[in-house]
Amino acid sequence: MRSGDGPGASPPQTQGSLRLVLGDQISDGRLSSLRDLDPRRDVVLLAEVMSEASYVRHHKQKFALVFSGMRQFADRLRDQGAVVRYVRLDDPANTHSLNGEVLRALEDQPFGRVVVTEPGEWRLVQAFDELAHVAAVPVEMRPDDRFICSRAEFEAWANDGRGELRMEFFYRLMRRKTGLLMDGDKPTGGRWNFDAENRKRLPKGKAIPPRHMIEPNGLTRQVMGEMAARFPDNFGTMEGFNFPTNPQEAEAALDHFITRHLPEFGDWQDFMKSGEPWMWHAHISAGMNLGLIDPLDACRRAEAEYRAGRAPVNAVEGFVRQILGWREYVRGVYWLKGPDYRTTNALQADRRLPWSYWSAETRMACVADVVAVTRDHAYAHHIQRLMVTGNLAMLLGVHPDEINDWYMVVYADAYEWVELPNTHGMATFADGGVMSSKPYAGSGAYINRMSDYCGGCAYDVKDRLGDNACPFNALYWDFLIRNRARLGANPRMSIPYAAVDRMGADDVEAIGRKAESLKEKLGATRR
Ligand code: FAD
Ligand code: DLZ
Ligand code: SF4
Repeated sequence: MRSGDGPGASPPQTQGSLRLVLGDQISDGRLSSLRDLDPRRDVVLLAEVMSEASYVRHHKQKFALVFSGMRQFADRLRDQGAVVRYVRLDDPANTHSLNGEVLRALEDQPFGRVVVTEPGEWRLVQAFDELAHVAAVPVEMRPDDRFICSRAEFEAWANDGRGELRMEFFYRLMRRKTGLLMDGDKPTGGRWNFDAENRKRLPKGKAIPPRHMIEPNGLTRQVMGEMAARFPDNFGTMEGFNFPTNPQEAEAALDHFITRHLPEFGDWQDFMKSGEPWMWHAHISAGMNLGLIDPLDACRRAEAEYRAGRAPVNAVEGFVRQILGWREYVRGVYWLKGPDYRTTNALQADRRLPWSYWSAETRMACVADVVAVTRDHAYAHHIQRLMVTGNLAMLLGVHPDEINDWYMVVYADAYEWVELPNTHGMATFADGGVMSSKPYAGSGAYINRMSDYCGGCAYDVKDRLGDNACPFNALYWDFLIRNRARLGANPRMSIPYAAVDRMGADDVEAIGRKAESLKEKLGATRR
């Protein structure tokens, strides 16, 4: 199998090529596997298969999103004159694996080679390696150049003699490379990062601009019906579907965000409000991960708002950093660390995921809201994922496999290249510090400061040990005490460990007992 040499390097073909396009590769005019498509001889293959539909038990809305997106992409290709072989999930001849569908197409018609853009998950890289051994023709895997930083470029940066990988330095490199928010060789506004200004508490009564709701088009509605019937027991509801499935819908969603939400994106970026799924967030990750929104274009459009005086620098820099910085960085880490990245368990977490992560039935108001939003929209914003469900799983000691599986299941934007570094690295520190220099652990005080949840909660956020004490409190201190050998020497943890040092032995013991009983009560039992 060849990888890394672009379309230009291919030898002249006497026979046509079979071009396999995956469900998250529905990018018009930007996909490396279709760049030199010869519509007279080549065939584009898209296949709805159970292997992809069941390797995790996806949220219902993810099926609707991916299959509606794939079917509309196939229609657009046909409109442009391409020959498309589209295999539907209910096709009786379906072999239900991507490799099976490639082999079936090769049996039906002779091709000179198979061409595919590299997938977003190691498991499919491995599957396509196997395909290359059994297919009678070469399988050419091309780089996915829909990202701003190539895998080779990230690797070169990561291996450039630096000890630790940190997003901030990578981000500066990307700013210089793209010229985004640069004035000459200086960062616009005099700083690289305006994060310190982006942690405000939302004032009471502050109105959130209405969210652009995408009315599902006819095909999406049809797929929603089919998928609700086919996967009735999968997590989530179908009704709250609000994702773009084609370039026009994606453009309208991005445009709405840029004009209505971007100017205040920075200010309340870290705030959580009960019953408000989107706040000022863009809600574009699902569309972007499918390939319907170009990341560099989204960043340039945001920058243009700043240059035109319509959005302040803290908002625009905050948004650009999420895409140019975090999104590219997590992808780089995923490929750099290889397929074994997911197997580390640095904090030896060994508990089950509480049932409330599926049911939303809990007296913890923050968890109940985040899980309900997730169930209804296959979405939650970053701080909800990081500081509520991620933080709680880490404090409870939920095993990495269980929490990674949950994040893969519940979000419509979940693909392993982006889900794993965020969950395994950023949220739960299971990678031992590859992604972040310290765990994002927080007690109830953090959630109280950055949300309106605690006022309406059955638990008392100020209490640590009482019957009604907020569970995050004892769990937070217990987490620090339990993991002292691993985290105690980390200079970024010196303030919380100084507080641990001021505790008496009785306090430490009481926290341990309280945390243990909470773990059992919340359902985080040992595996
Ligand atoms: P905004 O807050 O408006 O940000 C704009 C864009 O920046 C996003 O659309 C996204 O493309 C990008 N972005 C922001 N933060 C990140 C990040 N940490 N990593 C990658 N891209 C980022 N994002 C996914 O796309 N898929 C996932 O499976 C996923 N799993 C996550 C799991 C955990 C535990 C955590 C903490 C975060 C995860 N994220 C994931 C990152 C982030 O939460 C989502 O990208 C974001 O919430 C999407 O909503 P939005 O479009 O409104 O983003
Ligand atoms: C998510 C998804 C689903 C549910 N089904 C399919 C499918 O049937 N066929 C397909 O080509 N892709 C699907 N996808 C998207 C893939 O899982 C995605 O391409 C890989 O995870 C690589 O990122
Ligand atoms: Fe969540 Fe604790 Fe606040 Fe309740 S009191 S909402 S459990 S942080």
